Amino acid sequence: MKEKIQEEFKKHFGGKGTLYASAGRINLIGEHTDYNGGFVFPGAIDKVIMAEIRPNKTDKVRVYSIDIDDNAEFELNEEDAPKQQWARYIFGICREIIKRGGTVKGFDAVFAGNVPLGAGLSSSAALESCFAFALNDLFNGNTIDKFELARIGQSTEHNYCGVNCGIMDQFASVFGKKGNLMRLDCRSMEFEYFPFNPRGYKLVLVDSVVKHELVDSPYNKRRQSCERVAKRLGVETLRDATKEALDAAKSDISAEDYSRAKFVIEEKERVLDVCDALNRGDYETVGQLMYATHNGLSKDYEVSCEELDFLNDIAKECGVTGSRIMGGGFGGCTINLVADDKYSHFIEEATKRFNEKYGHEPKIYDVVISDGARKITE
Ligand code: GAF
Repeated sequence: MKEKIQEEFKKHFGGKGTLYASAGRINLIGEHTDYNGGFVFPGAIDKVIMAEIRPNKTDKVRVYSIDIDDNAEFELNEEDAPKQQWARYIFGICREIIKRGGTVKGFDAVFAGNVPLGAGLSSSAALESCFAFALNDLFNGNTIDKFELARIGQSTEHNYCGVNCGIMDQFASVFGKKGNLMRLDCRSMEFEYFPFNPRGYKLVLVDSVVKHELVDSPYNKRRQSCERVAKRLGVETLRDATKEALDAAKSDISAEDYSRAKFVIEEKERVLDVCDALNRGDYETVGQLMYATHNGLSKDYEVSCEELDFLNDIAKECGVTGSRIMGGGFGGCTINLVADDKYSHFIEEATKRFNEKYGHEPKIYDVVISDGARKITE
């Protein structure tokens, strides 16, 4: 990928820039908890967006996307937003840095990636974090701290891409560390690195290839449900709500909002239970909690789809330790914790049976927990 980017940069702009990369993410457990002030447990993966960038001494940004084979050119004022969705991520990062008093001047860039699009692995957060990290380095002497870089990515989603997301994806992409998951408390923003090397097990993603698209999706509606219930219960976010308080208010809440809030309240506890189980090396309990999350995401939060439920059923039948929808939902991947001796059988079965039913094979990605945003060359 690096060579291809360098070749295209030379072709489009001549000479060389600096290379940066940032990563997609997985999340072991803690779904739809980030915007509710709860806990998440993500890690960055070895699939990245990489960009070569060079200031061009003008007010113009010129970008070429290798994967989409498309160019965008824009200036840096609010009214200069490009039409292409992919370029709005980059424009948003520039604008959010400027709005915070940082500096962005014109630059040329070429980028590409191997984070599968629409698979729930946060290709958009990888793109945002790559450019936020790079523009901090190139124009701001790295004075913007890493949390702010993550927030700049999140605000880009809110203000330029129409997704009212939480902080998990951008946080994971910026802070990711090889071999470590991170437990983040999304209320206090305290976090802890958690070395993750489950001996005797593998983490594998099975991608349904049902495109998950959060832009204009029911994702924002889920968030609104949670905010309505929090308001009704008199708490800032559902992090501070209890099941008892929710039940006491049940008659004042729609059945749908009740189910959404119930899932979130249960899910925030599951993250802590998974951490305890990991500390004991108790992967069976981790796996059961993953199945419980799937069930809640499917039945209460209603962000699953037929294909993901089917993959979850196959996992159960193959004796996979834990399996669940990962990320926002509405398509994308399941994440599976599989004992080494069950791995081949599970992959064969999932591939064969999914193909028989849906006419195409799912994609399989072994998870390698890797570093997040970084500079690659001078
Ligand atoms: C998406 C969002 F971008 C995250 O903020 C998070 O809410 C996730 O869905 C669900 O856990 O990836």
